Amino acid sequence: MVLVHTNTTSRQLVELNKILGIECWDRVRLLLNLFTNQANSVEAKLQVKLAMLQADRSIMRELANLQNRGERLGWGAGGRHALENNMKIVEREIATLQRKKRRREISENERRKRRIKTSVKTIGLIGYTNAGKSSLFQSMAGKPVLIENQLFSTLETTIGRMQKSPRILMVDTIGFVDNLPSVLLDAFNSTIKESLTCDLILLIIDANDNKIEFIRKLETTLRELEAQKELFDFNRLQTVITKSDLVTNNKLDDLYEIIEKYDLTTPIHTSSIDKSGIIKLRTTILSRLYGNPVSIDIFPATENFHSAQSAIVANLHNLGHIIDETKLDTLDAIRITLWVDDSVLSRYLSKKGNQIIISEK
Ligand SMILES: Nc1nc2c(ncn2[C@@H]2O[C@H](COP(=O)(O)OP(=O)(O)OP(=O)(O)O)[C@@H](O)[C@H]2O)c(=O)[nH]1
Ligand SMILES: [Mg+2]
Repeated sequence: MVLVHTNTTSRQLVELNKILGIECWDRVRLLLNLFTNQANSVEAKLQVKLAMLQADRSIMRELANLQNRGERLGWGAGGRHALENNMKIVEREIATLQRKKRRREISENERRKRRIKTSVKTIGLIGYTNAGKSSLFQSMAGKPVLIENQLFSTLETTIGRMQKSPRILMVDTIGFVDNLPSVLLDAFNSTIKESLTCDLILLIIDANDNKIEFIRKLETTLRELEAQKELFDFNRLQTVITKSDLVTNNKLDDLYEIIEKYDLTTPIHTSSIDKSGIIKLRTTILSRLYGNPVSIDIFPATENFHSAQSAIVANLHNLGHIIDETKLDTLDAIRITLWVDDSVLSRYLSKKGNQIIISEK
């Protein structure tokens, strides 16, 4: 087999195969095969299969062109007929898969809309493949996902709740690679869209790459984001340098300096192995999503207000991320300091009248 280390046209592949007489793959076909082996979920399988059939279709079209120009391609007698038949089958299959994909996209969109209505905030993890997105997801959401030292371990989207923050969802998804062929980009478009439309997007970069690789991967990722400008807003980006356990502080300083040149927010460095930086990242996420924490005082039940203080505290645990809980000496009040969405809090407070007051924001 011959592997061509670039994205070729179908014409080039067919010509090469004709000359060499052995199977020839370009980068697209190699990636597609890698994806086929690693696709586990229904969603990923569907996307990969569609991309594979689309690539096959363009090869078949090229073969048909050659035949029309009168070349014999070893299909033997009735070759043209067989090719036409196969093309019809592939076309039908593509149409079926596209219909399925559209149906799934519609229900995905519905789910996203429902999330927005319930004022749940979302965080997308994006970055070059193998940067450490799934590891960070697992460290912060506590939900096990596939982590491997290889390209494209993750092909499907996993959504998990950020720990201790009931109303924040994190989205782990496929990574980027340079020159991602358009058939693959199209196939994974809805997957990538899921991350890019989040309230906050963590751009994950691998500290353990040498500087040249670091810059190359960062630029590839930024280029992909630039290409999705209509979905994506750079203000929602937070850069995260990960695998900090593998590098010296000097190297980290150099990486901070590089990132500064790209006009990105000051990064945070983390390690999913020794867990350093995770708390700082969580705090940054919360303050970027909610602004300053708010302190509220909860008073004991009265004739007019029947909720027990403990019940209110329990409710607040479901609404936001509680930082502190103190019993005030005066008035038997409990003071809770928490990060919470403004509209969620005001809706809750309006139900509780003046049994709860905001003491500080
Ligand atoms: N030392 C160290 N290794 C890490 C860290 N984070 C991830 N890794 C390793 O880096 C490799 C890739 O990690 P993943 O979390 O699978 O990366 P990913 O970005 O999800 O990769 P894809 O899904 O393949 O795009 C694995 O071997 C991880 O164990 C880290 O903070 N420190
Ligand atoms: Mg992954």
